[in-house]
Amino acid sequence: MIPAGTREDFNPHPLFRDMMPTVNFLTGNPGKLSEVQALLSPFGYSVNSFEVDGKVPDLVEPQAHDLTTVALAKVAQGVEILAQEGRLSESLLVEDSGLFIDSLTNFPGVYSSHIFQSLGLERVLKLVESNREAHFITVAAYWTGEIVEVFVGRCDGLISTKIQGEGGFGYDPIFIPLEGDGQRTFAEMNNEEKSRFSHRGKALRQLAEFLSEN
Ligand code: ITT
Repeated sequence: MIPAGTREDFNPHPLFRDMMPTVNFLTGNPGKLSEVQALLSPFGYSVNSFEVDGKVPDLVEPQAHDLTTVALAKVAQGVEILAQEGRLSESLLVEDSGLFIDSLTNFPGVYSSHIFQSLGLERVLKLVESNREAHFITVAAYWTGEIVEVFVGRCDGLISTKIQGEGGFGYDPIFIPLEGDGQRTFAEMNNEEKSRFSHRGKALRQLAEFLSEN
């Protein structure tokens, strides 16, 4: 057990990392993978990219209006793949996240990935009017080997007036979280600082608590 006060500084030796319990994370997004690895490592968990024959399996995202439906559909497909591979007793983590902009009636939400790729940040910025309030949500769905547990994290913030910073991924250069100094976008923070405030950090710390109790 790692004392809570030392978790932020905990950087396990590579040899110890090999002995840590593993969480399989099914995602095609390398930005999410590195954040989740950094988030769970201080709690003593190693995060492994879930792959079959050296490839992250493609999942079908259903047409749905909420992140929970999408996350549950993803985990169901992942569990089916585990079963086909004879690995049903292993764990599996998936997550679905989205950016919800108030003045755009919570758009892009579940369509965040599609809008990021098709419109891009500059065009999203042009759509945002005087009310710049927005929030991110992450819904993480975790297959324990027996049941699915769901964890939700939310981060409130503002859409910046211009692209700021080079770190992170997706909408990070235009999202300023209210926690912290309220000035910098996620893309101007390092991984550790972003995760302290982020939707993903909040959802994953609940998962870490669940893992420590079960
Ligand atoms: P999966 O394989 O895990 O599904 P994905 O990128 O398709 O990866 P989502 O469906 O959850 O993931 O897409 C949400 C999109 O929202 C994602 O592609 C990013 O553009 C954006 N996004 C999610 N989390 C973000 C974060 O922490 N910072 C910035 N943008 C984020």
